[in-house]
Amino acid sequence: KEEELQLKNEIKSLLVKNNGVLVAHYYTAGVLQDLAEETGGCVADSLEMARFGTEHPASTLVVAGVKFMGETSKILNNEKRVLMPDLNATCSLDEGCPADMFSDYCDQHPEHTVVVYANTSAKVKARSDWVVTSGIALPIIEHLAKKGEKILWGPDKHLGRYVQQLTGADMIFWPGSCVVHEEFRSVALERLKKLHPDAAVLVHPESPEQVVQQADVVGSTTALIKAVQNMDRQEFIVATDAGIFNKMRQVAPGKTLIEAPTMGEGATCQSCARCPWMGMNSLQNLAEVLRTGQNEILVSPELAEKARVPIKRMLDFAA
Ligand code: CIZ
Ligand code: SF4
Repeated sequence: KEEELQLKNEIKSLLVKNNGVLVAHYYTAGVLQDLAEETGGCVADSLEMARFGTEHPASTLVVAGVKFMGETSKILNNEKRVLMPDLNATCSLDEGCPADMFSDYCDQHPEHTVVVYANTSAKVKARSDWVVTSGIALPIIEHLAKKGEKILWGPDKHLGRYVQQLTGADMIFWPGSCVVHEEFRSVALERLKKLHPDAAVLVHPESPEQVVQQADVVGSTTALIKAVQNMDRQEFIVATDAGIFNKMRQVAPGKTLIEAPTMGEGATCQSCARCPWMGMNSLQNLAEVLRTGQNEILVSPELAEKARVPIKRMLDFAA
């Protein structure tokens, strides 16, 4: 605790010294989320993180999250310095969608509009027509489907299938998935629902189909937080990274939050639904990058310019 306080104070003064602001994702450790808010930064989903960085005057953005989030910040703010606590914090969706293979797949389907999830590398974004996050995937695909466009979707197959089912869009899919959401188990969830018949079930659409089908609310992290805050229920079963409970407790302190079951159910697993890469962010390595200026995210201006086009398209659509 003593060490934690010292580190927090050091980070606060280093942020000021570096003209920096801390932006943290909902899936990072609670202590980082709280520190981001305390220091005038933000805690957000990937879309809001990107927006916040463009609107904030700080010259250094410190991104506590995973690599694609730092890259997106750099793409949108090429003149700013973007630092991340650990450059090895990646994402199974990003890793499972190498730019050269994805580009070949796109080349094989030239008549398709390429829509990629934000959880991808700068190169994959540069090869795409649209970037979407889970919060805005549905209206954008609806919009494209209305215009009669065929869609090549990547890389999250579960989110893709969910959007396809709701919109009826003509879509083909890159076969990626999130290692965290993939673990939620539908049969165990049915049992848990029986034990808590009054609980509302909140599910992130990166989850498997039979889990999504049992949801009262399917949505992005932001949408699930709003549901806890606004729904007239006392209990919630939540199928997304458990890091989100920090914000949920803050906005709805009296409510009961229950983790949806994963493969590790019943085991001595305290962190089954915790993204291992989000977990690489800590006070220690955050302080270290601020001290040294190491772990800067670099995206060449040419690549950033190409990748910015489909991201801006999403941001303009959202506005
Ligand atoms: O699962 C993720 O990495 C999410 C939900 C990212 C985001 O859009 O905030
Ligand atoms: Fe990627 Fe899943 Fe981790 Fe999000 S929770 S960063 S989608 S592996």
